[in-house]
Amino acid sequence: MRCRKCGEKACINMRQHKLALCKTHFLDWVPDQVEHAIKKYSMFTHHDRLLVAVSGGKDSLSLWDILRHLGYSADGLYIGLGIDDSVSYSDKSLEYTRRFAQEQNLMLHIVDIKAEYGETITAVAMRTHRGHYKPCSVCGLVKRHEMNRIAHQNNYSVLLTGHNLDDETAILFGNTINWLGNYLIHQSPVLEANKLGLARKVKPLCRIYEREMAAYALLRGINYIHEECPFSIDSTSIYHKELLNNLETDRPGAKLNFYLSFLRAKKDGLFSSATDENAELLHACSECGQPTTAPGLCAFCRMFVST
Ligand code: Q46
Ligand code: ZN
Ligand code: ZN
Repeated sequence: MRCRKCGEKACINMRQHKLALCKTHFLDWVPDQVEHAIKKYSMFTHHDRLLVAVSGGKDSLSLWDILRHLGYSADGLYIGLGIDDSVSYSDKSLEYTRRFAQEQNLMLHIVDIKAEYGETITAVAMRTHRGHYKPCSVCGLVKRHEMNRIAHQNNYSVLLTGHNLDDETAILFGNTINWLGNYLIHQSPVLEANKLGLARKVKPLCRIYEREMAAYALLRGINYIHEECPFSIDSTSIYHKELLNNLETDRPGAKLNFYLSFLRAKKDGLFSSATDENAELLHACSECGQPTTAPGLCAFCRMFVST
């Protein structure tokens, strides 16, 4: 297999794009695709203050790398969740993130949840879910809250996450087979800021396959944590990813088509008559000031502050 651009030996064949590329051209192609998404969805410009949520994994570290390559200056935010399994997932992921930031001379904010609020997310999950140990809903809530807090306190205009196409299609699939209309309304490469202080959120890797991101990280020599979070094992989203991968094997491009068709249908008014049930209920939390639909304290403050 030869590179479409230069005829040298190709290192990757992307059947969905009918495109094989050598290392040099693939390492140019990925940032070009990301820049295309940034512009197409009007995510941000060179004047914005950017904050990337980094977990030490291949997607977020590669996103940080790509932004630098494209000439955007972006700071990083690492949230230490305190997941202390047999491989010390949190310690290890912080180590990879810190090393990357140091090597590239990038500014990194670190929030340690236990140091900041007195408990790890697993301890909170045990306390609030009567000993039920899987902390994913607590984790999602904490990450959203802390990303917003740091963005707001440090005047970042845009928050970036490393969700790739496989992540997005797995979420879309889950939302669709359960007809979660309110989630479908909000699934987008860009979530606008709101006047109550929610930062603008964007997903510049939303059109890039996970396999392409893994190849990018490998070919760029990015050191990242290979272990997954121990709580992601057996998760529904991994099951959905497997189903979608089977579909992709039979029909290359099926995932990209599923996602882009959804975005097109939305743009064409699929949800234009639907109302966002939560929008009218939003108000500022009386403790932290972040938007919430719950009366009084937001879910985060109910979990930590009121104990
Ligand atoms: S939610 Fe759950 Fe993930 Fe948090 S506890 Fe791990 S698997 S990291 S994206
Ligand atoms: Zn080439
Ligand atoms: Zn609050």
